Amino acid sequence: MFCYQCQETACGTGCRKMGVCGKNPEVAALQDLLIHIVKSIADIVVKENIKIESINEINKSVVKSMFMTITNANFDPDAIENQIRKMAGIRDSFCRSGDMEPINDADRESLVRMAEKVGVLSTENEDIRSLREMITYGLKGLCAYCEHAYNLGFEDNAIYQFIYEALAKVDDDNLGEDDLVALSMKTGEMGVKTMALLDKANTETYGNPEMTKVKIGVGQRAGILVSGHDLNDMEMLLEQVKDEDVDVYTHSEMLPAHYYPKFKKYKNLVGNYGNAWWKQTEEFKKFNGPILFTTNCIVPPRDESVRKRIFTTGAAGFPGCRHIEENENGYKDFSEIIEMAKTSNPPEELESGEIVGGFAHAQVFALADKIVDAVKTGAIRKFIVMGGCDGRMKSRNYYEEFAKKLPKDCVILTAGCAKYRYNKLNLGDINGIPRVLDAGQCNDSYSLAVIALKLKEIFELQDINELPIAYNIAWYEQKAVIVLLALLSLGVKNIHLGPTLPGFLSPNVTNVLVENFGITGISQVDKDLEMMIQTS
Ligand code: SF4
Ligand code: SF3
Repeated sequence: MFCYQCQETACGTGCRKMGVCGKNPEVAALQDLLIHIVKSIADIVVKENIKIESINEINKSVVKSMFMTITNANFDPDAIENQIRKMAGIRDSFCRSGDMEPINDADRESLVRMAEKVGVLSTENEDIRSLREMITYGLKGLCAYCEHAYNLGFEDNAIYQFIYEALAKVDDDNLGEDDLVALSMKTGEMGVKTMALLDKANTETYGNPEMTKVKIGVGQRAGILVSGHDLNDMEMLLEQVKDEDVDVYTHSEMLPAHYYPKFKKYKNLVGNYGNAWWKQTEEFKKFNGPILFTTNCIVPPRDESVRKRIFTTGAAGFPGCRHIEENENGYKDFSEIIEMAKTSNPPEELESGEIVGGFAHAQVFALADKIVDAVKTGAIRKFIVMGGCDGRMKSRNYYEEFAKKLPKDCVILTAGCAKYRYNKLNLGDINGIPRVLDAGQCNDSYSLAVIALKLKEIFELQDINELPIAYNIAWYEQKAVIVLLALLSLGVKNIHLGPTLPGFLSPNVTNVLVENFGITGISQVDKDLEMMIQTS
């Protein structure tokens, strides 16, 4: 196997024997083959000029296939193999040339062997490989957001069209480095469009997020813990459980569900349990009730008693965990989870108190006068965008220390699970404006961009980089790659990216990013604070 798509890749260069995430060589190979087949479908769709609107179900299957290969989303070889066979069937129904690998007659072992020829290392030139993979990872993130939007009935054929075009082009040997850099920027632009679509889907369905206090302690009743990003799954579960004596808690990236007005009417939704994804091994043992993963990030559950309580749905999967499929109307029956909760013990308390969030664009605009005033009077000196992902590496303590040492006249803008490093620190407020403004999930980084563009307009600036905003972003998986490309496409410069730069960036591609966009890594907290805030 060879995989270097996430921040925790072995030695910062690539997982070769086993994934640090727990992905084994068989699953890695099957995922490579799935991506390869999806790319060949894209090639046919583009070359044969197939009308996107005539293949809606296929568009969705392509998007789901990409999503299934995101870090920590799906570890189930059976699920990936089934998806390979499904996509190969689609490909063969399109393909009239007959020169494609005969997937449907091949057994698992043959599929794994086929993957050896199509994995990451099949591109020899390291710079081309680096750019191809960066685009592919950005597309995976984009597809994840696209899936959440279509689950709520929001689609845009221009996005599907782009996904096909980009997947068809990315392995085209006629494209040189400059072409691939241009395609990366286009991917970023479409990332903005996709996050905007998901924002529309979420806000039109559930209302605009508003400032909300979320309890982090526990109640007396047994509970269901819901993780991942899919709000539609959350709503379906809350509807099914609303008359039961069972509590529902959010976990990790599901925390922002509390911020939406429509979710507030569900009395069973009582709080958030635990922290970012990587702490789940310890925390799930103490939760006692069933856990539903609507997307990544799953940490392979070693403990049999925990595994029995884990359910997956959508693109997520883990061998030995029950997967809940939707029926032909998109309905998911969560009764098995609810029944299990009824016989479970209540969760053990990990902590108590509250956290505050809900500062997506509409809520921040409602506070705009206050915020502009605070900037003009100097009460707020600087905003630091610290969104992104959290992860296991010790070096990520940097972000907690950075938040703690941040001068009191600076405000953190955040989104994604990176916030768990500092959202419980009680950093106070500035004239009633909390010093940690949490917009929501990683896709709500879109809100942070909208806020920046609005401030640029209010302060009548020519360039987004003239704003008193610094970017100190933490990345882990491929959704962070699309967020990064989206920010670059909006012209944001001088982003600090940590805790390490991506292993998939070759030295030359890193130079391109440094020269054109001023991207840098992180160093020591004090040094970075001085550079970003000019504290001295
Ligand atoms: Fe390694 Fe990350 Fe790939 Fe998992 S997703 S195999 S940790 S690079
Ligand atoms: Fe987190 Fe996995 Fe990326 Fe959506 S849940 S931000 S890491």
